[in-house]
Amino acid sequence: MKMQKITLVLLALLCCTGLFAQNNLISNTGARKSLSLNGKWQYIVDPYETGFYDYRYKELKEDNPDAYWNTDVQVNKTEKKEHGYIEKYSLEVPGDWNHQQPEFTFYEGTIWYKKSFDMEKAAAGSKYHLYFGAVNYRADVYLNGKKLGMHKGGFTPFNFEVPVSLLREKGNFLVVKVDNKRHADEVPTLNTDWWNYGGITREVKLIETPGTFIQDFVVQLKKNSTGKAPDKTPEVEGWVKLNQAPAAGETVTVEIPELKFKTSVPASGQTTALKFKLPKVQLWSPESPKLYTVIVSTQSDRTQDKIGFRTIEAHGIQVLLNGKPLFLRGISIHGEIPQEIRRAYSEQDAVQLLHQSFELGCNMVRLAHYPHDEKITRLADSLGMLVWSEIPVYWTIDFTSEEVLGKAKAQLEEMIVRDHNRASIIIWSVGNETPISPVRTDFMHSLLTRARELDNTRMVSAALEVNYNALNDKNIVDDPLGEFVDLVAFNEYLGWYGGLPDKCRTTNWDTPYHKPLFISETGGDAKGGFHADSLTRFSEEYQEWYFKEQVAMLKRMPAKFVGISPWVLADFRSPRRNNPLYQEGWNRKGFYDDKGNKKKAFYVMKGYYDEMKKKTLKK
Ligand code: GCB
Repeated sequence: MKMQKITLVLLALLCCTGLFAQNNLISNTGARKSLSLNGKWQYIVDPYETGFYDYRYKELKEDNPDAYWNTDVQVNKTEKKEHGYIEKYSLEVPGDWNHQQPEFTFYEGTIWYKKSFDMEKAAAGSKYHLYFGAVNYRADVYLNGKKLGMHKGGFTPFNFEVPVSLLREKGNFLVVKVDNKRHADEVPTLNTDWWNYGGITREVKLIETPGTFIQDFVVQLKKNSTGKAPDKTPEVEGWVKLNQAPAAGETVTVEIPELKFKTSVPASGQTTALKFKLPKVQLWSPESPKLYTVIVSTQSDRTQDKIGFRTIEAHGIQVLLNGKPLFLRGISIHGEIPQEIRRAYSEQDAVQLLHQSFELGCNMVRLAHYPHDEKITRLADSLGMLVWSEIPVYWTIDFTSEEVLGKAKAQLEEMIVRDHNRASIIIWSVGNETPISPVRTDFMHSLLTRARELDNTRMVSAALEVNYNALNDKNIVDDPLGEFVDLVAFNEYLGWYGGLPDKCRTTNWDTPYHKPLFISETGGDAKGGFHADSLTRFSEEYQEWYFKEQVAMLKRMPAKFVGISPWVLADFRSPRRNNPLYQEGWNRKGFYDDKGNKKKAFYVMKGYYDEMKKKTLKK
């Protein structure tokens, strides 16, 4: 009886997680032959989802002419048609819709996107995949009247295979129903502190691959395989995953031409394990972000990527990068370009955000609170910026629901699959400020376990809250989740949400866990250009004072303190921030204001980082 119950629970779990996870996600898509579908897409705004449900609120059948995936514009004047796509109503892809039309600023609902495209004749034996960098939040995708699939999750990639028989050389009719309504049982949930930008926010392309192709691979150094001991020759432990079981006799080859390295192993099923030493490799680090071209091939396919080799681990109370202690001079970032009030998506956007972070003296960015565009993690690789990458398990998502856990896991997997060859990424974070309860701890623990299963070469963490009442003279990070993370990270707003900044003078911090301790957020609002005395909230002087007190406190942190990522690089849009004089819909905790100007607090933090940098160089 007991056994039966366990099997049932296991089955239910498998179903729940399996339901949402995509087993077919293709990584390293930049190296693939593809047809870009970026650019102008025509749209229909459909707040009542008229193109999806009939007047009895039943889903329309695939071939129903009223469905918005079926027909283009009215072709003759006698036709009774109450929808259509025309040039006048166009949106740029990639890009959120909110900043593209004034009437979309606050829009939360459905917009139908349509793109017509021509292509070369589909090649015999090839496979075709429609790939989306991200669509917020739900995407229903149709090509030439047929549904290809549905995806939920606003910040991670997905792809659907397109049957060759569906493709035409001329006039393919691609429609995506995008819905960014918030729901209690989604990830994130109803309540966040950021703007719910909707739309096809990242690139779209039609990828061509061989029939049997390299869907994904990992070529990364094994944990703890660098360092001073003579036996620690950098060693790669990875794998190559094909989309299907290979034909007999297939081999998998990895080549790193610059190192004159080449190895071939017989393919063993769909996923082939790799293990080899790289004695001459120059390790990747922020100071020297060396990347190597790595070519992965089989008899039928070949792909390549630029990969850096480094190790990262929490060891006792330290974080070791390539075996050496590391101090993280971080900054939290939203994926937003404030001066244009929009989501970040381009190379240029990534340059802006990382350039501003380097100016602050950072060696690390916390990409909050969701996976950012792949452009920024790739740029971080080539510029030498360390990255914390996170899924939007934020505040009060429904921790009691297996289904919600499945959705969070799907996003975690998509984040990791996309970026598991990025040397810059050192931390996978499974969430932010989740309220402590046994059910929440099980939920978060399950995410941490999954992250480790998928990738044991990086640290796992989550931004936790603080127990302010544990001891008289100390604030303690004793969240039970601390037991399961590698890095104990916490958010604190001493002097903004509680008391005045001088409270820092008498405050100490610690954690009972023998682990590195990291401050994942601290900050206060200041409106750029508003000057007053330092006791005036929202003035640059208040924020400056806040960080002066914080920095003085940081200098008294226990030995396990390994770094900080203050909140936040730049002002960002948030519907929660409604002070009519100073906020007007903006969270003003940026070191940069919404025009890109530095506030006074910037120089305080920069001063501290410059000092810390000098200290580490001396060591
Ligand atoms: C936090 C959240 C962050 C908010 C920030 C704030 O603790 O993690 O998303 O934006 O505080 O400004 O209050």
